[in-house]
Amino acid sequence: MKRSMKWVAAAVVMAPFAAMAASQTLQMNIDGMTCGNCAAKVKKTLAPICKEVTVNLKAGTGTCIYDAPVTAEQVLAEAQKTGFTITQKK
Ligand SMILES: [Cu+2]
Repeated sequence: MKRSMKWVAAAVVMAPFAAMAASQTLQMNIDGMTCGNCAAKVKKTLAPICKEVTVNLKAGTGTCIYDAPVTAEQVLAEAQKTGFTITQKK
């Protein structure tokens, strides 16, 4: 009983931090990709800054899941290094 009460207290204390660290998702339009290598290049470029990167070659879109202190602006700035036109999908 004592142990479970402690656990609940810890969970309550940790909750605000967990909320702060919630991952953000950036949806992108990616212009100029023509093959799998292009998609791989985008993924590789964004991999160091994003927690998870997915690229849809056919749709010309991508998704980056990132955590603070990384911002959407930083992800987009990094994305410009690929040479493709990558913008935030609205
Ligand atoms: Cu290509």
